[in-house]
Amino acid sequence: MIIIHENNELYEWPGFQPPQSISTNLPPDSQYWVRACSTVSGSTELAGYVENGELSISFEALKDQEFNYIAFEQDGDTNLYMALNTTLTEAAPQLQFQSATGGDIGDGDTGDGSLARIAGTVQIDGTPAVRDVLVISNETGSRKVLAEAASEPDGTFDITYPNWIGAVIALALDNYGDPFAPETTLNQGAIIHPTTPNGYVFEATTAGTTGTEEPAWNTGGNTQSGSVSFNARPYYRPIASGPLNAEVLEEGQEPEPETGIEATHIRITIMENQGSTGFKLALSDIRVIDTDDNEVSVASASATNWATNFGIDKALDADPTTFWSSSDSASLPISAELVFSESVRIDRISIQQAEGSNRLSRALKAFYLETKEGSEADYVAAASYQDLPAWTVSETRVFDVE
Ligand SMILES: [Ca+2]
Repeated sequence: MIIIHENNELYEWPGFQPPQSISTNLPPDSQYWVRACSTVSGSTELAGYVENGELSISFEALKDQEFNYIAFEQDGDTNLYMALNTTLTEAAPQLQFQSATGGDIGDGDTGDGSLARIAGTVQIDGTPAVRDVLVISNETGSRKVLAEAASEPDGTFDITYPNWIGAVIALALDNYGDPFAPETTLNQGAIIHPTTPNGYVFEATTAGTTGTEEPAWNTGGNTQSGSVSFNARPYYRPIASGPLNAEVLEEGQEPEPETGIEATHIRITIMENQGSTGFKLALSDIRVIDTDDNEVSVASASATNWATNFGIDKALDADPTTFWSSSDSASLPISAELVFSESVRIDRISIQQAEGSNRLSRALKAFYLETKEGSEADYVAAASYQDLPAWTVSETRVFDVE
């Protein structure tokens, strides 16, 4: 259970550990409260705060345990984001949220919910080494860094990353350090490299301040610069391994392709009927169905032609005995425009012929549909239907819009 509190009691929580920063994919232009709820006990709640996409929370209390993370946007549209059944590890402390209220997240990359893992050992000349390890998706044309971690002193790394289960390249990077700078304070352990590369980096074995000029570098032992002693260490070029097949921990779900046509307006234009020389149409019902199989509510409608008491509203009243008909002297084409109260994804429309066999000659033979989104000026062709076969009395047909 998730309980939202007005105040953040994190700082009164017994055994409080200082928050650490965990990167997230939450849009950085807003702030969020984050609740972490243990999936095991169901009651352990931790709170954190996201600013600039970075979550401040006690990582110590979270790591290596499965939590559900819920992020509440603080302002704007108050969106809700979730990262469910997620275990943060030291190797990849990164939270990938999915929008729970729809819409894009981050750069529009909502991820597919997959989770994969890669593990290995970094060795230099057979000796385990601590190196930064990058995991790169091996996707020609859009390779990207999936995770960044460091190998342990025994050389091992174990990295879990979301939203890519294909082959990866692992890249181990040596620390090249900063270029030598004169009269600069360095801590013990600082790594620098000569301004003219010589295949070595130099580690400060004592803290101090470098001299006024760059020293002659001794690649076989110690070099002194000001009060700093340096020890030479070979610099190893980045080592790449791959393509590697990751262990897939969770299969992602293929995003469903978007179907239908997004529109706020639809226009139906009747070009030809089954043969009447007088009245040109007799349609008792027109319905627009969206991609969720719901009937779209029509906010307003108009037509270019109708007979008295036989307006377009008669095709929208859900009454099969009433119908939209033209005036006696009308000529085709005749159009009707339907306007929706909000943008919808139109999948199909259904059209019913009026009752009465004497009206079958006014049934549709050819018509087309156009759609318009928002305040766009012009309609765009959506679908056209030609040479429709003869209709029966009160027959309903469904026409796919795409
Ligand atoms: Ca009707």
